[in-house]
Amino acid sequence: MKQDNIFSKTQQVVDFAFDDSVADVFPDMIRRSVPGYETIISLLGVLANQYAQDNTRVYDLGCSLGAATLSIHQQTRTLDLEHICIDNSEAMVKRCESRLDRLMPEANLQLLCEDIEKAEIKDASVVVVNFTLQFLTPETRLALLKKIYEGLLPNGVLVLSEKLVFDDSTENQHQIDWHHNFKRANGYSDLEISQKRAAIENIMIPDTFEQHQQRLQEAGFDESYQWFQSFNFVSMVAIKH
Ligand code: GEK
Repeated sequence: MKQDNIFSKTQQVVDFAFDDSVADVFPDMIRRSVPGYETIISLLGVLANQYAQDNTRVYDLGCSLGAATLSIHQQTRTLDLEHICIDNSEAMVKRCESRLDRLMPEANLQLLCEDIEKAEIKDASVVVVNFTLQFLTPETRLALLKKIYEGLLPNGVLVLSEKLVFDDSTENQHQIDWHHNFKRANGYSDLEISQKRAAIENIMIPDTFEQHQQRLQEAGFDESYQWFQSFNFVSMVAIKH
């Protein structure tokens, strides 16, 4: 696994982009930056095993290198599923394709390089949006959730993972400190942490848990729950009846 050193030297910070340099170190970057990432990936497979329906589609929106899809595939091998992985970063899609071709060659897989806001979603029993909704402009998030709801079959689920912000400023500051300490414990320097933060603040805008709950309800979901939290990172399940 190549190590993420992208922000290790002082630099003129520009907006973060999912380009070749990021895609090359992505597994190391996300594992050291998102507390609970590996647990979420592995438990996504367990959730999918419960909700995936035979002869349906499973979507991975903002798939990066396909970690969620691989975990789901490993837990649902007995079902006939079509896996649709979508990401708008060419650098990610290229690497995702060769990785999944190698690791799940027998799967029915469609990999698309496109904006998830433009994607067609249909006949889905499971849709995963693992740390990607936060990169859409806030005004467009409800439309995506509505489209996902419409594309889900009855008893289908959306698994939505996000970084959170908290209304209570004291809690918010604690959560940020805890997260930064997690990154320090994983070898990131204070310079790397502050430059990454500056690079990402304009393109990744987190919501509160209450905003997510309200939006999921407005999109049509009949039930929604938080099933995982690690510091300011959570994962939710929303169910369509
Ligand atoms: C994982 N889910 O490993 N359309 C398509 N893709 C997008 C869009 C968009 N509008 N905006 C961002 N992306 C993955 C991790 S990473 C999370 C997801 C992170 C893509 C972007 O190119 C990147 O690959 C991914 O969403 C976000 O489980 O890096 O914090």
